[in-house]
Amino acid sequence: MSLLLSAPGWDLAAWAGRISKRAPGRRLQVAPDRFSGPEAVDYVLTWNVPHGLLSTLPNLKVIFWLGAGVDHLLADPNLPDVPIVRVVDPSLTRRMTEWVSLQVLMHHRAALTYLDQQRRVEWRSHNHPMARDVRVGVMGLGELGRDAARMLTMLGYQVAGWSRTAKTIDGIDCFAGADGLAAFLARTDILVSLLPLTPQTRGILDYGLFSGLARDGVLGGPVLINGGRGKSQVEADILRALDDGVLIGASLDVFETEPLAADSPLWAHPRVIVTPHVAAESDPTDLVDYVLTQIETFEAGGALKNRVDRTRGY
Ligand code: NDP
Ligand code: OXD
Repeated sequence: MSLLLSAPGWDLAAWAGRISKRAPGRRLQVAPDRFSGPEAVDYVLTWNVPHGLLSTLPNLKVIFWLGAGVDHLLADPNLPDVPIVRVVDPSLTRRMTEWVSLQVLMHHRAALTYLDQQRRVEWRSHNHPMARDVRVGVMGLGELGRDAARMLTMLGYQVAGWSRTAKTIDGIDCFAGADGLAAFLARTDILVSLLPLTPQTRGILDYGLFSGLARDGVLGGPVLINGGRGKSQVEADILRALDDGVLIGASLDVFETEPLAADSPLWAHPRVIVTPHVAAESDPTDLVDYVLTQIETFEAGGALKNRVDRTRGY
């Protein structure tokens, strides 16, 4: 049973090395350089595979997506009708939780202000509310959102979450659906988005939504943190909201177009933290083991875990 690895832009040496070590008996092809037998491919391991390539694999059995968000894959008009398995892995989840916690603390503890003062050699202190007085709202209570929300609770924040379907999570105020959104926003000082990109979440982070965030919080205004998908945010609206005080800060790991254009005003904005889609990177060792274990289970007649629901879009 043979594998194809395709992830344009990634250095695939570590991935190929781990596959060969963990499953020496399997034929491994790596696109585009070491790919010559499409009919031999049973399983593809991929991130951002070029649209159209998967439909050239007549014997494909399962697509293993080497990330959590499958929006690029589902946009392939010729996507074969085989199971899609996405990544759910503690290493990825914890990395996202680290990034979210860091960004929340950066804004809560005025890190941008102190970095600016440091550059200007200015010794001046500001008041800092306790975490217990800061309300964080996490959009998306899936694998990543739940873990981040729990960590923020441990740091002492008042945490709420918003999801498509209703949830009950200890210590977290849960809101759901379109009906729950306004109340969720109205109690939120720091908004964290960990939503997948679907037709319903495309462009959801816009000026109207920012205007619904709490205006009576201890930070002096609301903050946006987006680690989900860039096409969920309207960057022109973020800039407008920062300029007129509807937002007082933002941390963005994802962008409408990636890489973020060199002339985007987000790069130099004094209230914005930009990271280049690195919040939670996939780890070759952990993820190769995750995929190969699933293949072994599948070949033994067992069920695949973490399958994508194409109708739902995530
Ligand atoms: P999950 O599928 O586990 O969770 C998605 C969550 O979003 C669920 O709680 C779901 O609700 C909720 N949701 C989906 N659609 C809606 C909607 N229309 N309204 C309200 N809530 C909605 O995904 P993960 O937590 O694993 O990952 C989330 C996203 O994070 C990924 O899709 C990806 O885009 C992004 N990501 C970014 C990375 C980075 O490095 N920046 C790394 C990894 C992921 P419900 O529970 O009701 O189904
Ligand atoms: C993912 C990502 O979806 O890295 O895993 O963005």
